[in-house]
Amino acid sequence: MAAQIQVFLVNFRNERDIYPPFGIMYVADALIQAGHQVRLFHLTETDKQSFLKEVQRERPLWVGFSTITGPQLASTITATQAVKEMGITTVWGGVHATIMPDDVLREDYVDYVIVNEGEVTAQEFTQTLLDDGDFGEIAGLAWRDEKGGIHINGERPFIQNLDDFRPRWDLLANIPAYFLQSGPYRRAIPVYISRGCPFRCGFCYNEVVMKRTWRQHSEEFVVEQVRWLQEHHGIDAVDYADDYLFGRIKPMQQMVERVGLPWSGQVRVQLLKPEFVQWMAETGCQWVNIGAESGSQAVLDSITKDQKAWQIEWGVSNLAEHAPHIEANLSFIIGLPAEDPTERRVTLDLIERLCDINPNARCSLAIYMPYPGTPLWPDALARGYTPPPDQMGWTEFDIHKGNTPWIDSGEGEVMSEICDILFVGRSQGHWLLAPYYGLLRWRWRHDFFKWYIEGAIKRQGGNLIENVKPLRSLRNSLKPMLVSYNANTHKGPAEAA
Ligand code: B12
Ligand code: SF4
Repeated sequence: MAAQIQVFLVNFRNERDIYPPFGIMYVADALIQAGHQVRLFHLTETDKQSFLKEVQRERPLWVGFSTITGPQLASTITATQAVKEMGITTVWGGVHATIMPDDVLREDYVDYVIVNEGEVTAQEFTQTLLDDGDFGEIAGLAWRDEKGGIHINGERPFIQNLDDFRPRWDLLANIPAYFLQSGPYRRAIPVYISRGCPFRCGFCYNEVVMKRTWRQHSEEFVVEQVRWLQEHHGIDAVDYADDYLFGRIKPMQQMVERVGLPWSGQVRVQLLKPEFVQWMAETGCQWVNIGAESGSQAVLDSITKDQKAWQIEWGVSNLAEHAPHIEANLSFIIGLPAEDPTERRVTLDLIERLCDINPNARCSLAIYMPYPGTPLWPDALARGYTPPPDQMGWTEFDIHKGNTPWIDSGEGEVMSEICDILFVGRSQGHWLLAPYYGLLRWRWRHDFFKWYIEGAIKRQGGNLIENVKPLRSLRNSLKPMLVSYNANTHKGPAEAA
């Protein structure tokens, strides 16, 4: 067995999102199997300084950072810089670094990039670092030589048997922090049982990174993991967090049945036949995520969604009819380059209809951003999208803001905020607020998202109230009387209160 070497693996998240950091949980297992000690950190910006103190105190052999493109990269960058300044080796892994290893290595604070699946590469990398060996030999590694030359080694083949590595739940500081509400169940936890997806949506990383492959853990492996979580942490439901749970339909149905707990997961609309929906209800499904994307067939075709526009309404109606308790979280994308105003109108109308058909439908709207390394990326460049010049620039990349030549970002943001109020929270106002809600609906129906004065007033008013204690108390006591939310579709603090 190799000497006991310590590695720190960290995933910086934003405040709002708390989801188990599966990537580093798996890589940790691989390193532990190779005889090393690993500490896992799942942190926000607020925790950064204490993490850095810990790095300084323990001085691990290397510190690995998990990356996805977007705002949470900011903490990753500043922490990597600080670790590098301590003279400790820094490694980036995860989807973002996988997509642009050469750009990442142009930053002098990142020493190595582990591309795509990290388990075996991390094992070989650690050994090579200890032996002062040849980094050129390690498939899946990108590195800089002493003269600053960047090398991207050949790809590492995908792991054949996913059961070779398991997510190390035991290394997480606080498992109950990951509990989700799932219908009436309060201790649902995400599990990750497959990798990849057989589809080819143009805005998604799957086709390019996972190459349309789909692999799964064995049934025994999944059941054992869930039973452990039940016994040790009293979970009462599972959220199958996979990109696409039903990569193989029958075997996955069998697995869901064998796990035997209330569940949630991703489905594509074409699956939602009445028989399938009935099966979902019988097996305790509480909510599903559906990538609906657009109501326009032309837009769906432009992103190779391989889905018929009519199937969205059909699937949501089947849910309403055969399993009305199931929450349907539908996500839509606006501002795709192929979308003209008429097509956008079709999507906005569809969202409104879906929420009428199904009281448990929750339709959210994101602004299309071209993620690097996706099939649509070259098209975005050809249409004049300018990528950020450096890694810090990628922290501005945000699907809730948008910043592309083909959509007015300001209007996009307003559209998605109004969508949140009307069709996610499904909020209803007291008659005193009727003019406000009426205005939002008018905007929605007339496609008018300029001059969002009411939004600005609301924000300013909110800030003022927040800062004046008596007003705050008054607001808190009046709010339940003035605004009501659909308890199933609204996940915000008002409901929690
Ligand atoms: C769960 C999830 C989330 C969770 C949490 C993510 C997390 N903890 O990292 C939440 C809900 C918070 C989330 C949010 C978002 N997500 Co998300 N998310 C996922 C999802 C579905 C699963 C991630 C996961 O656990 N995978 C399973 C593990 C095993 O795989 P992995 O993380 O890739 O890890 C492996 C390798 O990458 C590598 N590795 C990973 N980290 C490290 C670190 C080191 C040191 C090493 C050596 C190796 C290594 O080894 C691992 C094992 O093989 C992925 C899709 C996917 N399948 O990855 C999308 C995905 C990562 N998300 C994506 C996006 C776009 C978002 C959002 C922008 C979407 C949104 N609606 O707002 C936000 C961004 C939030 C932000 N910027 O902070 C994109 C990212 C694209 C990109 N270029 O980065 C993905 C790829 C989905 C997609 N279809 O394109 N997400
Ligand atoms: S179905 Fe989902 S995971 Fe699969 S390629 Fe499309 S967006 Fe990606």
